[in-house]
Amino acid sequence: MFLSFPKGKLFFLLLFSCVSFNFVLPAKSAEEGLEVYYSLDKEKATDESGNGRDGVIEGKPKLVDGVEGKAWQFDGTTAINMDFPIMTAPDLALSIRCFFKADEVRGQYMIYDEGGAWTGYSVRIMDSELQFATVCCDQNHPPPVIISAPFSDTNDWHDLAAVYDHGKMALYLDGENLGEEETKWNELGGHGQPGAIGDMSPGDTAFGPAGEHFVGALDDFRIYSRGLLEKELQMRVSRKGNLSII
Ligand SMILES: [Ca+2]
Repeated sequence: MFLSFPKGKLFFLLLFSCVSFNFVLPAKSAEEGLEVYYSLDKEKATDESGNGRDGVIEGKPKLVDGVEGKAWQFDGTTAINMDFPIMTAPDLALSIRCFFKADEVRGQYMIYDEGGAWTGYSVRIMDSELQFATVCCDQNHPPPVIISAPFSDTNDWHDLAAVYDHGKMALYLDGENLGEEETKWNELGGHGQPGAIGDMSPGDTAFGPAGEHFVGALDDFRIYSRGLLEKELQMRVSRKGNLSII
């Protein structure tokens, strides 16, 4: 009976099924406030956000299959150095979002770092914990505020987001809120240190001490000058910036 189903109607039935189960929203919310976007589809750190913030490659990335097209394998000597700070003074909101698959979790592995121990924003894996820290704003700064959650998976891709928004921090993994904190500072300060993906930027980090290169794969790295919303983090963002239900 199925084989005798009219081909035209079958096409529309399949089309309707795809639309129903992979509903795609307009790109606007995912692109809003997008400062930097590295798709990592090629061995180039070309900024595809339209802002011209190309990165400088350290080491030699290896292309592997990613979540959206290709991704980069970071072997412990690979990083993207950005010769520009994203944080400005004052910076009321800053978020990163990327896919990652860790190969090493026992040790200290930087995923994103900007600034240093006086004013900074940093995301890392530290001894089987996923951690997000900010600190502000000068040599008299209070201790950094750190969100830390257990993480030890070395098998699967994960959707990571770290959000700073007007004195509130949140860390998300696969759309799940792993923790929230409030900071004594209501903004991130400016600094003279550039940002880095897969390694620490020069000097120190928001956590204080230096960190090691990330070991694993990263894909579709985005940096935003706004606080990402929990509802959008529960959706997947595609290479073209579309949000779709997971
Ligand atoms: Ca990609």
